[in-house]
Amino acid sequence: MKNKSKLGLSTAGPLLALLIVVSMGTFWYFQFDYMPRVTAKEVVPENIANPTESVTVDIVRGAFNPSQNDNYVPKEITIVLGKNNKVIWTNSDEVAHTVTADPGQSGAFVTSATRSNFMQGGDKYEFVFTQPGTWKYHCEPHPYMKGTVIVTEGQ
Ligand SMILES: [Cu+2]
Repeated sequence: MKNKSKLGLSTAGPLLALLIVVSMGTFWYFQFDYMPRVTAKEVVPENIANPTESVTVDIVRGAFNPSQNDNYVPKEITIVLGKNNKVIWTNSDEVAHTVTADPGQSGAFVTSATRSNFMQGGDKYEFVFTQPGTWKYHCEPHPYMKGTVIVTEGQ
């Protein structure tokens, strides 16, 4: 009985030390290796994150009218990363409109340009595109209003 407890005590020390080392190692791995890799954001070059120029798409007066051809003006724009990849939509109409990304697309624009991305008359919506591609959008209450943004790479 006496021997047994002595044996138990002598193995407890090294086991405890091993447990501490393993848990510290696990903590270190998650804190300084795993988490930084998982939470790392895509690094956007400065000239793309803050382009010097922007392009404006105007939602013209009467855009809500389905028989009026002009709503998003221009309907299609082509922008260049690092040059003018910031788009500003302005609502010059008297009723609320949205810029809503069409379904089936991916990227930050889809996350930003949601179905509830409403602009009242006089409001603006800005978005900086950071990836090349083509994004289509529409107006949620007036689905006949359609627009396209084509993002090209700078040279
Ligand atoms: Cu609309």
